[in-house]
Amino acid sequence: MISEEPPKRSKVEGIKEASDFLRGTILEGLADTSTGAIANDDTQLTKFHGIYQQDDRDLRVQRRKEKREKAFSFMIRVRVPAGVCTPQQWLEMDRLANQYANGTLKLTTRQAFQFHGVLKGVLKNTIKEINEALLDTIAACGDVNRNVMCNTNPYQSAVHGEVFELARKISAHLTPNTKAYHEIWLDDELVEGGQEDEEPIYGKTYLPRKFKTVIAVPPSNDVDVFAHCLGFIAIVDAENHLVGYNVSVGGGMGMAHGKKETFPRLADVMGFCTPEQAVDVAEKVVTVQRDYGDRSERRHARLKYTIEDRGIDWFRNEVEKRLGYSLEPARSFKFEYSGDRYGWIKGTDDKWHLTLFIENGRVRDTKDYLMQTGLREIAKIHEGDFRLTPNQNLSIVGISEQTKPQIEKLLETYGLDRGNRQTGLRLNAMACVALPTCGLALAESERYLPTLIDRLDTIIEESGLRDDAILIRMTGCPNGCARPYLGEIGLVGKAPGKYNLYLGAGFDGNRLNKLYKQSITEEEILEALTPIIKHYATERTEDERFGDFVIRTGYVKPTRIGSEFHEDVEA
Ligand code: SRM
Ligand code: SF4
Repeated sequence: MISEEPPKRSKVEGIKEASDFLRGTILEGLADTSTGAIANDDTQLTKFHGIYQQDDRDLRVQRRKEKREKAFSFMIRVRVPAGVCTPQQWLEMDRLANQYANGTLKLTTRQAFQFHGVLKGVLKNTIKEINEALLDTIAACGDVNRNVMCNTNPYQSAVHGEVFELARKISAHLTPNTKAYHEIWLDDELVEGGQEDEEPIYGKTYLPRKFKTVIAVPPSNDVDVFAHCLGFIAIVDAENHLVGYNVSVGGGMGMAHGKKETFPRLADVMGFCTPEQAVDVAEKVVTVQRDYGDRSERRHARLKYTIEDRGIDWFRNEVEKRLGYSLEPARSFKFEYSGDRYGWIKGTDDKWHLTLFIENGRVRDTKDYLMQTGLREIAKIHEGDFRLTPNQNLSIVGISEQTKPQIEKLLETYGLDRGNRQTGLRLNAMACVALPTCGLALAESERYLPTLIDRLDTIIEESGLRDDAILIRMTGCPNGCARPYLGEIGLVGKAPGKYNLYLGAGFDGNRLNKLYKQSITEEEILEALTPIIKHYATERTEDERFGDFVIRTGYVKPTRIGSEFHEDVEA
């Protein structure tokens, strides 16, 4: 329902408006050494600068007992358009993780780097040094267009070159204009009162909510194109030339437990545009959402709800009015899989590309696995690029025939190719960060999924499914950071040690899953999944995917559109 009365704006809208183009009192907060935190309102603004204030949740109780403030630190998200960075940039991120953060690098589900545990006193240096490495953090978070994702596609080099260029252009075009970032973090001259600032695309209050753009290249749907606000699906002709893009709008994962008016939604394909039109289309989609998105209720402020409420035809018309031309009808395309493809592959440019499994995207050294050191050694000799995949893994791209043996030696020395020895279930698993850093986590995720998979793997191996790819995704809360509603098996934190179990998403990212069991423990998860996995092993039809099987055999009903996500589910 669209009300005629303009409703009261949410508090965050006021904070943005009064912030003088995202300055707030961040500088003063950084200078205050009496606390490890910054002012409350500023924590909303630093998100636009790629920075989240967090506290170590493992230490909360002890800190409270000791009457000390929470163990505050900051998470920094580094924007990496299309996930592409140089080996030198990898080495710099690795160094900064060790020098200023908790010694680990997190490769995110949106092809970015995250540092955790950065203390206020070194925050500015860290941001400065990220920028010196020619990466940045502006608009990695906040109510703006975020890191633009793109299929990593290491083999079709020419097409990838073009889609990568588009990712870069959209990213640059939709980056906020404010000088606040440069003033605060890079010591650029202060622009008094922000008078010289202008935000021609966003305006003073930016977007009503976060905005996400991706580019997919069929048959791969590694970016999960339908999970995002705006998607471009590359259409390639028989000669392998890019002819343009289908445009999808209105996808999103986040919801809240017990609030049926919130739901994950798959994007609608609204037409086709040429490569030359794509940046303009992106801008116009953003401005329609800027003008019509809900600024009163943040839970209802994403583009997916604007489109759900007003309809895709209304939305397309509004975009076309601003473009001054009509989009062409969508072209046909077919996705075959989401997730990543591992191992070596030779590209159309005769270079070698290697995709490595990085469990939950966490790059670190442990006693028996020197992953971080191994990747550092590769970065020292690699001449191509590194690509962060949309599924928290890493591709090392553009390896010449001459360097390949050296890289292979390093893989062996450090055991980096161990991914190839994992089950298809583990290789297709994703978990969000959750505890101890995420302030919204209701349950463990990244720290827990590997052990749950150890137990599930036993059943998988016994059932003869070792090499079968099954998408399993876990999050510590319903916000959906590991896109769990697109998992053939989805586990979403409800409370410590308890998860909702969802089943039945499409392997190609075209169908949502459905709630199967609520608030269950590890034993109950195993009890629920064991017979289904065994049933699948014995009664699946040829090439039938797990997600399709659980629907055909009646465990859950198919969910094609978001508004049906909560249907047939007991309250
Ligand atoms: Fe996310 C909030 C981590 C991808 C939906 N997400 C958060 C915060 C910042 C928690 C917070 O607001 O205090 C988490 C920080 C945890 C930490 O300690 O690092 C967080 N999100 C992540 C990452 C790091 C998960 C990961 O393990 O890789 C991903 C970083 C992506 C990036 O590089 O930009 C991440 N988040 C996603 C995705 C997946 C995607 O975009 O493909 C989603 C679902 C898609 C979508 O947006 O609908 C997602 N995150 C959310 C939401 C729910 C938004 C909503 O519409 O309701 C929140 C909460 C919010 O915004 O209020 C959130
Ligand atoms: Fe945190 Fe929830 Fe996102 Fe996991 S899904 S990182 S618990 S906000």
